[in-house]
Amino acid sequence: MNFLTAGESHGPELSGILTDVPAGMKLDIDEINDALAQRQGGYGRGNRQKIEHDEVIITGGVRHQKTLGSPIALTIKNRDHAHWAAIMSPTEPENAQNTLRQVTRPRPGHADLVGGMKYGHRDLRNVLERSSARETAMRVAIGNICKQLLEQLDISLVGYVEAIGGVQADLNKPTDVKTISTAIVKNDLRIVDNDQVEKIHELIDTTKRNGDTLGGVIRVVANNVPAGLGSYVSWDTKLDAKLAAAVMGVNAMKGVEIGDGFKDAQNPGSKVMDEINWQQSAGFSRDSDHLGGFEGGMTNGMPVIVKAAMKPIPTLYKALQSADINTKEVKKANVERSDTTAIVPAAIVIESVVAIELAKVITDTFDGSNMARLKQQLANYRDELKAF
Ligand code: EPS
Repeated sequence: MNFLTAGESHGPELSGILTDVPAGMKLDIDEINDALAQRQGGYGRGNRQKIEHDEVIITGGVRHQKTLGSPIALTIKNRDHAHWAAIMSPTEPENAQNTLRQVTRPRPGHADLVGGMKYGHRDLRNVLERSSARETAMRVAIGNICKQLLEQLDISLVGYVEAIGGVQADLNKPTDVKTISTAIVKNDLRIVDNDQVEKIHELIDTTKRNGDTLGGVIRVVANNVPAGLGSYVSWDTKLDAKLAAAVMGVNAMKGVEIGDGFKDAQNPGSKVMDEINWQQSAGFSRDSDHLGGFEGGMTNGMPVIVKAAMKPIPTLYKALQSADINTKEVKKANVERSDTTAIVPAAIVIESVVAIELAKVITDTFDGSNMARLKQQLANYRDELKAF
């Protein structure tokens, strides 16, 4: 299984191709669109989301709501393109009108400057259009297909917001996907602890008034992931490493943690290892999950727990210092319309990329050509694990 996305933030549309989804899998398009709507929401979003109404169009790989085993091709229209049609036209040659709104004062923290240096772009719009987190809409659509695949294999997962700015919104660290999913839809912050909503709204409002931005921490939990996915035998077969790469591949992420990661580094081994238990009904299990469901780069049957640290959005209305790439004059960075925080949508994006990696490892480990066969293989494998 693999995927590719293309498209600029204000270009005509986003495109995606996902390969090697098993044939015969039931695909619910409404569920993809629901995930896309969730990604558009959340307190702290900017005005762009009032323009967009993300809906996926499937143009290949699916027939009568069932996958064919062939590449799944998807598109999502950028409604805002209507306002950028000339500037972002893929076909018109450059002229005085369609080269307006050039970006020459790179925003610190964005790809603007380094992207321009690397690709030789003198209009940094050529960089920011692709480095924009708009692209994550397609990763959510692809991730939702993978999530549906996992759900049909009885694996569930959810991504949510653990902290915004410095405010912790999850003191209990739940490991049950259902519990988390029920709690986070009760507010527009995707947090478990509803009591923190008001405080965080105020924090976001004040930050916005100050022309500033906020980051936060995202936590993803996956349940019923069978033991033994990934492998200890080589560095590049470890599934936790692949998850970390996928998470770091999401815009604005600056840290990844598996389980209690950084806290584990401060504790003695006796407080970190998850002691082994065995029961007739379930086979081997653990009494705790400090290691986030991973040992030796392999899942160990406990809930998979992945965390991500997101830096604040680099576009500040109270612009930071920059230097013009043409005049070399040191002055304020370009100000582009932006969000105050995108931590809520980012939680769905991180959930999506974790879903993609889990679906990938499963379809690579077992024969992923046909859904019924895959289901049967996984059921047999689970029985085998229980009897070990
Ligand atoms: C983004 C800037 C904003 C965000 C955008 C990401 O877009 P615009 O420049 O059009 O206001 O809204 O995110 C999305 C469009 C989206 O769908 O998530 C950026 O610079 O990364």
